[in-house]
Amino acid sequence: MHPQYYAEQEKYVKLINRKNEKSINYNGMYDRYVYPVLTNEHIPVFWRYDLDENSNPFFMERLGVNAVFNSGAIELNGKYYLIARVEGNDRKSFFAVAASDSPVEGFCFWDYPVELPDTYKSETNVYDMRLTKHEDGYIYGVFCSESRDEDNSDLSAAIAEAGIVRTRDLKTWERLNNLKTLQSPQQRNVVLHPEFVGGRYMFYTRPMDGFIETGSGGGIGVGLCDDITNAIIDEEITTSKRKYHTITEAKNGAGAVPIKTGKGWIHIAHGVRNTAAGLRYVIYVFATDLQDPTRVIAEPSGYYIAPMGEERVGDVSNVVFTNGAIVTEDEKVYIYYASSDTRLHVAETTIERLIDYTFNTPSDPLRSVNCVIQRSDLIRRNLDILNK
Ligand code: M1P
Repeated sequence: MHPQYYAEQEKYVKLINRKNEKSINYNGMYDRYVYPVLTNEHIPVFWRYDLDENSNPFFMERLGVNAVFNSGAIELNGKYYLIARVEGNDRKSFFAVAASDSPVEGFCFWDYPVELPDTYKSETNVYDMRLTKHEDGYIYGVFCSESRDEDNSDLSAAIAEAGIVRTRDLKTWERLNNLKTLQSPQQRNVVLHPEFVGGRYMFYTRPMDGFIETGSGGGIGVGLCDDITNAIIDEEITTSKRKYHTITEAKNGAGAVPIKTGKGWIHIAHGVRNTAAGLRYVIYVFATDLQDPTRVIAEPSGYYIAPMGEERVGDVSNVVFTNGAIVTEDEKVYIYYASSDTRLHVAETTIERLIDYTFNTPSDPLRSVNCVIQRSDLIRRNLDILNK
């Protein structure tokens, strides 16, 4: 073996065994952890280097990994699993499962990435899988299935659809037909709701006119279908709407599978606004009604998580994005969020805090003048307390 193999392997082992710790940043809403839970350095050495000294005498990295980010998340039998978006140096993404006994550290990739059944021959790229433990007994993975737009001479023109797979063990994957939404030409950020609604499967959608722009898509949609093996949604109802001069002005999209609480379904989603420096992605929270999951019953003002420090810089800077969260038996909530399309972090909260945040944080008054009234009211009440 080339001597450099041992050096690289030692670095990898050290990284996997590194203890994570809560960050000192305080907001009362959640705790960030200091170290990312997955990065491209968490990719095993034998995924990247050819270890054969004859074919790789200089021990060169032959198949590099550019980034590890946007990950679905699930807890099974007390173990924590992340299904990450792994992006090779060649820009193609694929899925790989990393497992740990802890929700905040020690994630180790299984020996092989996920080999998805190749049933869509035009599919070029796959990413951002959401894992839903459905009450029908399967674990579903819903992801973006991207193909070239053959009718457009622009080489960056693409078509995004929602691919669907299901599994019971994260090892054997059955590919189902891609979701068809009759009202919307393209879809990204589609999430399967974990329960039947009126005996039907329910998806959160993100209608889009084109590959990048949502266009007439008014926000996060909800649609029902009867047959999950050939899912067709004929009507999408908008739940969390995009709004002018807010964090969702340009786009929004469902993130983690919604969390069921006594007060409603809590959604941890992303919102996008445009700036002179490009798009800015933040994570926000809203709740929908337990009986009518299309009805938004709470939407705290502004963002829940925004890029901070090193999170602000990466391949696509100024982005935080989530597509996975885990709720433990003792009601802790681990939110896996990626920064700048480069690495994956974790933030920890509890169901109790999440409910408090969702239902007791004031909503966005939508106009500066009303924001001042809202803030002055808070200041007045606080000064009364401080001056007592
Ligand atoms: O680059 C930021 C994010 O862009 C897309 O999200 P959206 O469809 O809302 O614009 C996704 O491709 C996501 O993977 C990426 O992190």
